[in-house]
Amino acid sequence: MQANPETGETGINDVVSIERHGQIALIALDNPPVNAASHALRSGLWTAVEGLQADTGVQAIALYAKGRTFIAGADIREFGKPPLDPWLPELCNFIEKSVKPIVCVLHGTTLGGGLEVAMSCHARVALKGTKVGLPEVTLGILPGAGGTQRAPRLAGIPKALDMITSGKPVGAEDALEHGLIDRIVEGDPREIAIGSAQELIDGTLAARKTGELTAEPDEAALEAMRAKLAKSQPLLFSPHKCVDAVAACGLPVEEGMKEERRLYNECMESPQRAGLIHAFFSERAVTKIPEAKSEPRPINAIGVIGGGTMGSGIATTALLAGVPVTLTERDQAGLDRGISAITKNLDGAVKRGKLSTAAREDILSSKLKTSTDLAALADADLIIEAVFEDMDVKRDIFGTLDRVAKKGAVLASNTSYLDINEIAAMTSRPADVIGLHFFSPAHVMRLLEVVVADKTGADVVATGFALAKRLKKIAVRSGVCDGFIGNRIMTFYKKAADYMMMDGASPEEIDTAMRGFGFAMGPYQVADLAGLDISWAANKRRAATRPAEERYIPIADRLCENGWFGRKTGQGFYIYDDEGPRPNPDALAIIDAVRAEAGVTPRSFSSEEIVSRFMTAMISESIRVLEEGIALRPIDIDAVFLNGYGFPRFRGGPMHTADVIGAKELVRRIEDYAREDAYYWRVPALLRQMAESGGTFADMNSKG
Ligand code: T1G
Repeated sequence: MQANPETGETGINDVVSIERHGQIALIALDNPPVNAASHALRSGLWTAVEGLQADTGVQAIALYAKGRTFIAGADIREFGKPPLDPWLPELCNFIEKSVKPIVCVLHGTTLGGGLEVAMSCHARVALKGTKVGLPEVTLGILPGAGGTQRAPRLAGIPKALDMITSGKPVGAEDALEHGLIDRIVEGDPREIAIGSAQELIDGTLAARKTGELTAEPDEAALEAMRAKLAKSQPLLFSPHKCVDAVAACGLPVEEGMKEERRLYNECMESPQRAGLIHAFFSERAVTKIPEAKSEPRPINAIGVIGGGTMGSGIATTALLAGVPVTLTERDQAGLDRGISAITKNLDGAVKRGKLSTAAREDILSSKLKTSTDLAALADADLIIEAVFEDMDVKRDIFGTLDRVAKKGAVLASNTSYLDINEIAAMTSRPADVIGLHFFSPAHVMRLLEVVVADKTGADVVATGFALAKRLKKIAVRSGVCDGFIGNRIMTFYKKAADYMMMDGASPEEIDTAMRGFGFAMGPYQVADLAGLDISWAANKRRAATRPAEERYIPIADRLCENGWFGRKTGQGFYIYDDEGPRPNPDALAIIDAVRAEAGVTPRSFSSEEIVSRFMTAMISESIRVLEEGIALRPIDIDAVFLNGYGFPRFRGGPMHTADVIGAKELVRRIEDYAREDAYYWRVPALLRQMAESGGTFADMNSKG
């Protein structure tokens, strides 16, 4: 193999090359975007290491990567496909057995199989700012290339357990402190590689075979983690298997890796793996939008109208991302409420170590400006309106913005259901108007629905997505309809819950069943948290247009008529006092009364039936959202529910779950439920077609 005369590199294949420097051999990896350990990278690396074993001129080898990061893990796109040799665990053992010492230079986010390759090398140096981690548990699996055996040997069982069961990466300093790396350096990975390999030869950098090290036994740490996970992750499969795998690190490394492989395969078989990997890709797929090629407009200053819960949360998010904000309110009292809410949010970020005190001071003294005059927003690049959900109020504000906002400013509404087309028509620049629907609390929730009106410009849509990336939000493109993607579907499936409550299930039974399915909270706990008065106002708004055939359950309205709005009033479906949340007997009495008035004889509902009806309702309305093109792909709906509605991540989202249930079974269920209510339970045309053709929503994603 001829070396490239310019670089001196010899290509092993498209992603791996070798370069000689005297007694040193450099192996370079170049598999953008994140040097995933694809088959090409594995086989290229194997060939490179193998070829250098017999080269007497080589005294030491250095492995480094080009691009933004060292190996960020196994290639997730190869999961579920027949594995091709060499497998990553075998490659790691092969590297460890090398007769030539190998130093590994880490940079970027060295994760999963990437850290496993590094731990099988004989020394590791990391560039300042490098993050290392074993996030496999977030994909429903466990480190399957020796990570559960080598990490405890380097860092000890407690640290390894913490990293492997949480999946959270650690910084270079933490990794050095725990022996995962040997040095923190600054400079260019290639230059560092040459210098480090020379140090191996000079003996100033020790070479060790991790597999030959022993991990200090620590049964107490293993038991403590098992107990902790039994409480915190009762429904998840792989975290518990992670502990079992680490527990095998007392065995010789290759035997421990056999046990690791057995447990790894169990995780690969688990449906949770498919759900979690689907969730991983859903958050990346949603950025693929028709407007992606348009150039976003620059956003260097944001205006936020309204200092209430949403306005102050949105302002906080922007300020935390380093974007200056001008907050406006009708009066000083409103401004003061907004400023104190933002300050409280920032204090929380300081407490969580997400913000330094100095940065907090800088934000409050120079990045946040306030005014009671909308004219103060004349220089803003983007203005987000977050005021009371009333069309007349919106009309006033957008009419004024049309006059005061600069040319090219993006005018956004944070409305959670009002018609963005109607709002855009209130201005002379509808192409600049878009919906940016944040979720409460806006500085915490990752979801942002980017609502595209009929005349919204492609560059304005691209600006919405660019903003989301900057604010570390998951943006999902939505068309215009009542409630967009999330709230529209939630309004529909909440009715299924209300119908079960009316027919005999208690709010607590329904909530318990949905928590058993994996939701953090059931629908009535969520209703109490959000405030029953919110949906009461919406019910009143919709009363005039509610079809006569639609079954309506007035239970929540009755609670509100008593002034019981949920947590904020101390009672709703549950009572919230020092004794802790518990079912509200007065609410149960109202439920009995409403049933009696309607002549309903209550019946019992099993958890299975509750989950089946709830999910079937969610899926059927999701399909209609797809049919109408409100959502681009099924995976967009999954991303909305995973990041905005607490949908259990290991189930991948409503549309992934629909494929698990199957179109035929869903049609059967809806037709069965329709015998009692044919108006509510209707089979969407797309679903019937899929039941006949055998199509899946996954197919639609790959076509999307
Ligand atoms: N495999 C394949 N593609 C990957 C990938 C991976 N491991 N990681 C990222 N990508 C793609 C991603 O889909 C996107 O593609 C592009 O790279 C940029 O990613 C045996 C089995 C590395 C922190 O779990 O956490 O090793 O959308 O948009 O925000 O033990 O990606 O552009 O077409 O996310 O800068 C363990 C997963 C695997 C790490 C970068 N590793 N990746 O974040 O960019 S399991 C992980 C991440 C394993 C072994 C086991 C992040 C990142 P596209 P991005 P980013």
